[in-house]
Amino acid sequence: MANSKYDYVRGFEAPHHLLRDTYIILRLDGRCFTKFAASHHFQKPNDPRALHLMNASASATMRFIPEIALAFGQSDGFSFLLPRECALFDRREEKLLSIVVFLWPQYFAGETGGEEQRPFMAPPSFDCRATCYPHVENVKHYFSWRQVDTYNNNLYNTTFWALVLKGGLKRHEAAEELQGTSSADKNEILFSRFGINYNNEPAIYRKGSVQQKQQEEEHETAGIPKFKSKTPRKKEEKRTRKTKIVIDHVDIIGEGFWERRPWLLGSGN
Ligand code: DGT
Ligand code: MG
Ligand code: MG
Ligand code: MG
Ligand code: MG
Repeated sequence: MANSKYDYVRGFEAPHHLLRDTYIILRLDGRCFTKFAASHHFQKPNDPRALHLMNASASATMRFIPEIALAFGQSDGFSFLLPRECALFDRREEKLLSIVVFLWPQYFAGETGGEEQRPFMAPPSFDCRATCYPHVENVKHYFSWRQVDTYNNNLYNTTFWALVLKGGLKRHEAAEELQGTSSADKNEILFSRFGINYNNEPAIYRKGSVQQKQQEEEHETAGIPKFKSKTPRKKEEKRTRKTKIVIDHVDIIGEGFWERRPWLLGSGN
């Protein structure tokens, strides 16, 4: 395209390249999901359709962007880990922040086994931030932080909604009752008043969702490359298409998770 006298305006653009040789974590969070969940009649405190939709969207994102090593999701949030050597979009922050996937109809319209259909009122929107972490420890602690948050929020929400929906308390009464309570107190309220053993609640609610690519695990354990194709590009395409994303609801706090999956943090760790 011919240059024009207007081209100079491009010079005002100031792309931000994220610090090299650092892990990048992208964290998305739904904007105003308190309202969004209410207007779409999400089940309280957890709507499995919403969580499975988030998981499916995150899996699609991982297939679309094979550089993503690991994802962790809970509630309206998802975190994606990119490796230190990631060169995607030349590490330009604004490019990395613009990942969108749209799968709503599969989860909320007509496939809910006779449940009332939930029309789509407005598309959900997410804020996204990118943070660089220099050390392996920072990355491990980041995911621990997210999972501790999942644990605390879900225990609170489960107890709060049991008090309201099963105990007949008003919302402000339930909030007052829970003020200053410990985890043990909440477990006790659930068990003694509602017969709920919190540890038997589904792990997806208690621990969140951890997503990673399956072939890496197989490759690591079997030592056999799974995909054989002619050219590196074809090989990569086939790999991306065939990539199976594994979703687990496991402990990510502590060393065990990382020791069993050393490839997640790359070489030299
Ligand atoms: P924000 O992020 O500052 O724009 O504000 P919110 O309203 O998105 O708040 P946030 O992200 O701290 O908390 C997530 C909200 O979404 C919280 O009010 C609970 C709601 N939410 C998420 N998943 C579910 C669900 O499965 N069922 C129901 N009922 N609510 C949910
Ligand atoms: Mg937020
Ligand atoms: Mg939110
Ligand atoms: Mg949130
Ligand atoms: Mg463009």
